Amino acid sequence: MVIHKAIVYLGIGSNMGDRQANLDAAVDMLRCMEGIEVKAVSPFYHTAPVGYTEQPDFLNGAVEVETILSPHELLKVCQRIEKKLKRVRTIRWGPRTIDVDILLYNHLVMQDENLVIPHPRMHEREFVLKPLNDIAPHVIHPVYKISIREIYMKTGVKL
Ligand code: GSY
Repeated sequence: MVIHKAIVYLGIGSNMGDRQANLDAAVDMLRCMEGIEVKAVSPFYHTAPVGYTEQPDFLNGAVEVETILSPHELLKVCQRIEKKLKRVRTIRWGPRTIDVDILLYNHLVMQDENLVIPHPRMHEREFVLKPLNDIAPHVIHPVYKISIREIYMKTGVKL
């Protein structure tokens, strides 16, 4: 049987509790997951909240993993990590202990009711692009067909 491995980029963020510890815990949990190998972790950046702005600043980062999991299997893993670390119930768009989002999965472009890849807003989010640019500057966005570095350079004010 041929096992196909995918290179995947995840965005992680936290703005509740010990944000550094939350991101570290999420990365540790990824390292412990069967079928996932963590290849690179970006620096973490303090970022002003985007969208609902009446909430604490975030700490954001990006993680490169190699995986044999399908996109939906990986989504379940991300949700399991979020569930385990999200100890406090919060309002929608409000503060959260941890977010783990699939940004890119190889060159896959897909959309269904549960999952959209590439992440539909990643190209306009400074807090995603800056850490992603640290670990994946030459990766090509499969929809826009330009590199992460080029997308990052095009986005407005730098952090
Ligand atoms: O999944 C995105 C959660 N989120 C963030 C975030 O992670 N960082 C910043 N800076 N703003 C955000 N707004 C939302 S929603």
